[in-house]
Amino acid sequence: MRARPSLTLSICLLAAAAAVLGLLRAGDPAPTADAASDASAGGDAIDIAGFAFSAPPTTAGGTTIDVTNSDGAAHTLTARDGSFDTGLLSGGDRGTFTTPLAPGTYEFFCELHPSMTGTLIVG
Ligand SMILES: [Cu+2]
Repeated sequence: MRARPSLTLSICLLAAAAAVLGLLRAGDPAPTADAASDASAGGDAIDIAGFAFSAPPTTAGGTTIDVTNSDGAAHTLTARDGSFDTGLLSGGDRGTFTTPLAPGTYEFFCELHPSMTGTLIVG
């Protein structure tokens, strides 16, 4: 039975490899990655308060922007060229829109209160 010692050795090597993989997995820096994505999500946001838009972040095209309407009144965040629109956000509601893919400067306003305006820059 010459095969038996080498089979035993193979099993030992497999066990060692599994142990090493287990250690690597324990050291996975997942919490750090989560914190980073939370931070970037918080940056891609526009708040509406006091019948005014907060300054929008400069973003890449195709970015999802979270919009929070902190007013009691309903608002929209609507691009003048129609390229994005949250639709109607009731008081206290939240919505999203996706930034246009083409770089540029995009004016937006509230359809219910046209004096509410802002400028989105897609870089
Ligand atoms: Cu409005």
